[in-house]
Amino acid sequence: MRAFLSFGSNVGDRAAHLRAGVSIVAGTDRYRLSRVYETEPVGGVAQDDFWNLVMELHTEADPWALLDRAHAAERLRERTREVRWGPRTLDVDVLWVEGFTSDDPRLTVPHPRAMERAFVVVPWRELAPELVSELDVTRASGRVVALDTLEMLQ
Ligand code: A4P
Ligand code: MG
Repeated sequence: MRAFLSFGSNVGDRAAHLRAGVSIVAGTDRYRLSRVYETEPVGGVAQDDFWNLVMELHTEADPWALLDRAHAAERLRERTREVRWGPRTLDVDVLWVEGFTSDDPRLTVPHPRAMERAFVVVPWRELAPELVSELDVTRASGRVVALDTLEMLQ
């Protein structure tokens, strides 16, 4: 099964948070990563720029297990939840899972806000142009600047 997840960080060593998160969420599953983008914060809270990337994962794990992995990664990076849409060491969202939809508030898939946000659709389109069109990119908002691959970043 194919799935896409989004990763974001805007506190502390953003590359380190992203690397740790990627490794926990992927486990032993095969994956691909978009480049890392520096992105302006969306959601109205004044805070530092984010680094964002999207992961394509090939997994037999069910979507709830993916959410558990996402939460485990956030816990490991000692993410605190003070403000909704506020600064965070690591945020991992499940964007899309092949053949799965859910409107449960604990796991809403496809992610309801994904397509509005350039920090999601721009890296996602790198991995899946058949799922995310150029028009989707045009419609999404927020400034995003491609940096480099996670591997290459300090
Ligand atoms: N939840 C439901 N569906 C999902 C899903 N598909 N993936 C539940 C992950 N979690 C999902 O999330 C709150 C609850 O959503 C969880 O209990 C989970 O079970 P959270 O991560 O604790 O809270 P949050 O992230 O502050 O809220 P939310 O609504 O997820 O925020 P968003 O929409 O993720 O926005 N700007 C830039 N440039 N880059 C960013 O990465 N991120 C945010 C967070 C805001 N602005 C940003 C960025
Ligand atoms: Mg979240």
